[in-house]
Amino acid sequence: TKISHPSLADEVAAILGRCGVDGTALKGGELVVKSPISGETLARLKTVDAAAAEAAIENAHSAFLEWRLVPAPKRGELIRLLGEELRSAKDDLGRLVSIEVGKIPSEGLGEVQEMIDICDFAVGLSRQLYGLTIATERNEHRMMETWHPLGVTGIISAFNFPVAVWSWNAALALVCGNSIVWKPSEKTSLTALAAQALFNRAVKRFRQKGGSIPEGLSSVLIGARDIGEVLVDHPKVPLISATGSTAMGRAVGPRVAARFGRAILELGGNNAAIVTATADLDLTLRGVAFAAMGTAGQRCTSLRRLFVHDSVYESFIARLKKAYDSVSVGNPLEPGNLIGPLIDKAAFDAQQAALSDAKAAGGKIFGGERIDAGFGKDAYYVSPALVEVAEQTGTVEKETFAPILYVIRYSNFDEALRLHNAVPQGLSSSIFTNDLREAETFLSARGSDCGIANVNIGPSGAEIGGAFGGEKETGGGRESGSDAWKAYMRRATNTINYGRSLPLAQGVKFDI
Ligand code: UN1
Repeated sequence: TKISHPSLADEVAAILGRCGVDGTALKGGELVVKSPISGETLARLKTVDAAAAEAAIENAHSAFLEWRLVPAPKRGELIRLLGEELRSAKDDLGRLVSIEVGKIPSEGLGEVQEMIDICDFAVGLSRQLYGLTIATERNEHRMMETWHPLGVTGIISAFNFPVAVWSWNAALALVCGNSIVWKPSEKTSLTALAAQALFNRAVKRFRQKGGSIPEGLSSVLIGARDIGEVLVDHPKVPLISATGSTAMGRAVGPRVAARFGRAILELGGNNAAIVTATADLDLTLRGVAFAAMGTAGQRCTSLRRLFVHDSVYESFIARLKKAYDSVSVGNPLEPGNLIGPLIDKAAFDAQQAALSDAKAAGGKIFGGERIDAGFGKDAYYVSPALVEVAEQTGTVEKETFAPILYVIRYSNFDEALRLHNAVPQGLSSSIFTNDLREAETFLSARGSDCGIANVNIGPSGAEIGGAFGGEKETGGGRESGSDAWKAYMRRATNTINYGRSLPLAQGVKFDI
């Protein structure tokens, strides 16, 4: 029986109103935004056409020409204000993430916390865009490097972290002196409108305090793939930061490269963990459960492959099955549920296809059925699946954005490590062990080949302070913390002669 929840659309309209989004933008358009919780329509948004997208990029370029002249710590002040707006709106925006993506409340709020955290990071960074002073081989010379703003940063983001990924890019790009144009996933346009409205509030307060901010510094383009393509191909967008599937990155990367633009690609993951003989199994159970089932397996860092040592295999898998059995799947807004819905029917179809492929290949499947959470046919809830497989082939080598964990037994550590790295993706990874040699080997040059490698925590739920991204088909880009900011700036090497002669480098003589 279908339970109707007319309140979700009303609640969304109220939240958006409080965030400062113009209510007329939510009706009468062609882009239908649904909540995966119930399948109900939340809004019908107007989309932009290619000409409007181009105009936004031109505006952003003009804005960049001014913004780059604002001292970086002053640019940081805008991001400090954005952080304040996000703090005030945390409950509303977190709830909106939950409704639009289907995350449980702590994960919706956690996403907004990531946004706040990156703002704090970027404010500090705005005073630390350091270049080096480099020893020169010439007398009375000085060599140094300076970091300059780059230009318009195009941000393409996915549905699963609809606003956090924008904020990682936006906060860094803006303190670096760039302007931004954002093409969010069409599945999550409402959170994008809310984030942009909160940003506009920060701009307003910055101006009230006497600061000057050019129009068009940040804009959001509501639309489909064709609008993303305008961004990808535009010569006035020197940097595209794209988060999504490997298929998307394969389309975007070469097009940006063809015009000598830069791309930060954060693409698919097929993240694994190795559970060794000495692992603390209580801790491992919690780590594996959150990483594999949390967010309904829809994080790019979700745990998808588990290598378990022979000696603990039977006992650990029995405990894991219990955990899988006991976890409650359902309306993520209701307390007690830990797993919400898949984003849409296509995600459900992919989940079913992966399971039937695994079964055909001899996999032993536990869970994975569709669950009726009381919302009828347009909501796609599934129980998380554990699939015991003998070999890592076929669907095990692919990223399926659903809670499916493939489990493989191992007896030899080096063989587990080889299998760990023998997939095309390279985002995140973990080892659960109390053996120092295994832990350090996993982190060493011959260990995990991923951008993120953890010990005794799962592969998902990274903090913003580290650089985030991965290798191979994950695309090689790094976002967020550490020195990821360097990708958002251009580096100039400067050599200054403060003497009266002109010694040439490498001892070259050229006396005229
Ligand atoms: C993503 O799934 O695209 O590490 C990003 C994590 C989060 C971000 C995931 N901090 O799981």
